[in-house]
Amino acid sequence: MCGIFAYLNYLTPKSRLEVLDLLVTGLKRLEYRGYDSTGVAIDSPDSKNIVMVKRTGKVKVLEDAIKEHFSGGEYSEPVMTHIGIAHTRWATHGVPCERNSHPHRSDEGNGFVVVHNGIITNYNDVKTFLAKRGYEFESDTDTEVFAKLVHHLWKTHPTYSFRELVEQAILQVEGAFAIAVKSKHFPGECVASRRSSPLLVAIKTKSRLATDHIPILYGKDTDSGKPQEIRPHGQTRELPVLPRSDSTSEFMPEEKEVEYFFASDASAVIEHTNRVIYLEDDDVAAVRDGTLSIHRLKKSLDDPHAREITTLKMEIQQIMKGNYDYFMQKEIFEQPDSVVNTMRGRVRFDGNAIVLGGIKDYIPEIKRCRRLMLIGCGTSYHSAVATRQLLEELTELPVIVELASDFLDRNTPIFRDDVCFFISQSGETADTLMALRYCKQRGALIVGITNTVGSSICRESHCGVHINAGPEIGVASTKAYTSQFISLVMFALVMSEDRLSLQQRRLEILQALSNLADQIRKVLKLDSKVQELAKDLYQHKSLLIMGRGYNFATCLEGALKVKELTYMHSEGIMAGELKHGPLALVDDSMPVLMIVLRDPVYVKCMNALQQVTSRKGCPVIICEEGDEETKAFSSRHLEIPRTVDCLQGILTVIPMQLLSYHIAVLRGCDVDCPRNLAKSVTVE
Ligand code: G6Q
Ligand code: GLU
Repeated sequence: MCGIFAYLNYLTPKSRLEVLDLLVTGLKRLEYRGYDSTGVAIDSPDSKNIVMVKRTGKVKVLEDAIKEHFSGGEYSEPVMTHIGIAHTRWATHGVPCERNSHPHRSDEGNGFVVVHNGIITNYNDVKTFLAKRGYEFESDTDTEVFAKLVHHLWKTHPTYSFRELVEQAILQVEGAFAIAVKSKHFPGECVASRRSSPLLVAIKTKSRLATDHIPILYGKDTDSGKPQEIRPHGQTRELPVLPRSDSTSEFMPEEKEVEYFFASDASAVIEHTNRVIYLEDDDVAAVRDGTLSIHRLKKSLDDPHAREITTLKMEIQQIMKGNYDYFMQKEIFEQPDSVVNTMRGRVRFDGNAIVLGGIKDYIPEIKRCRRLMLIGCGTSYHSAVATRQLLEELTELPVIVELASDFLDRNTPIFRDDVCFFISQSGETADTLMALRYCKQRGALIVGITNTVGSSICRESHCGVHINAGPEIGVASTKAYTSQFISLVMFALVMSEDRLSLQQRRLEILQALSNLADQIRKVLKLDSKVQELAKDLYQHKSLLIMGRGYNFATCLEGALKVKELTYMHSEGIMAGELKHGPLALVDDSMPVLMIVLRDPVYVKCMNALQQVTSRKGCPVIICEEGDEETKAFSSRHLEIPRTVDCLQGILTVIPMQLLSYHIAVLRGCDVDCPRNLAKSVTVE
């Protein structure tokens, strides 16, 4: 959620108005992450001060304020070197208001200004420490303490470099952060760091970069004195001086002109450059005189000597809406392609073989494990529910699915011979990340199933599968779900490749996978019929969605889509549970949707269907094409192609995605950014 974007031009002429335009555009590319307020900071015309504009509401509000605030001619003069920082805020401490918006400053002179994603959990202690030293706070946020802490370190350690000031400050703070700091005392310099919140650096030069990595510099002792550590209630104690760095190389492009971008994710930089470095926790990236260096305070055994400069494969149009009205609509219709991309290079339909490069070395260990645990939140959790039965069948192991938040609340026992899967589109969901760390500490093997390269869950897993669904911009997850689903199916197939008794079943599933894209296209052709259904349903208060077996997950996922997109109540109901209570809800006015496919639980689903219709319920039925017997129970049905039972959930979820989309449009809801929600929930 929320976002950071900073732009540094070095020996590259840019007017402040051009910089502001870059900053605002960068924030627009991050809007999908969810936010409630925005802000920017640039140099004043005389380059001696910093000016900021902050607003609550959408980026457009900030854009209009900038036009008003920076209209003078001096802002259109080109400047050779400059750093501007920008922020979209998702409030955690202090209500959304201008005073609490970022950037936050160190003092009235705007000596240091910072933008921050995440939560500084010990901010009260730091605030007490600083207040005892005369600092007065103007916001209710945790972030403000960071700006003032850097200022305090600058006053008490005048020989520190900007980078060292920020390094010492991050040593003192606890919690999660991605930060970028700018200072009038260090013009043209930027320092950025992260811990549990995503942050990358992108590099733009006229010619190709001469290298594909940047060395890491390790802790450097400061020139004078020992920094103090802040303890609870603002007490302090001396910190040991850090070891001297043993590497001196830094990164300086061959030609002098260079532009750097700091951003929460790649969608904000791809239109400028495709060369990015994903920072790791506690990396400190500093640009000084056009030179980018990455520092780490402490060198641990498995620390690499360099950070890779990766080349993004994402294209600009991937993050644009194309000819769709909403990102979510685009992503629903992308699924014939995204499921193929998930399987690309992994499923060899000719040889009926599956290779998952990201986990193949770990398969022997996984086969010896005690049990499989699938952990996630929201839609990602539903992909685990959707594939649990097949995983049990093909791995012949106990398979447990857990909501990450509840898993942590229970302090669930975890053992060294457990294999724990962490499913996360963003790879940054705090609950899922915390659960990963909990399991990792207890010695379990960690498998990440993510859609975001360089994400925290991706990097902290021992191994994993990238679902390759492409960037998912709509807050409501759609193509990521089906790609997560397929990824877990592929894993199940890998785990059973040497089981003779399962070969027939595997071949049936592989055959079905090869037809899946075309079948999804066929289901998508129901779009206008679903739109008609939405017209019947959109003014109702609730929608019950019933199914069981391989389609129960679709009921949960469909209900979640309806809730988060349309703000209608909806509930996924296990059909077998109907007579244990939910049936009381059914009458001739309660909207019901039932999934009844010709699979092992067909008869039980038909029983449920008859229970509903005998209470005057008139359900919408999702059934197999040509199933006249089932269709006879309702005048409203959606017929989908037949596929193998364990993959039905891919086809039955599509009408649910479309239905929730159309109801949302009819109800005038914000399809891509539903109220109160964020694309990635990076706070617990
Ligand atoms: C669903 C939402 C939400 C999401 C969870 C987990 O449409 O997007 O339920 O699935 O917040 O997010 P991650 O998959 O990024 O961990
Ligand atoms: N915790 C900070 C605040 O409330 C940052 C929140 C965010 O990630 O945007 O301002």
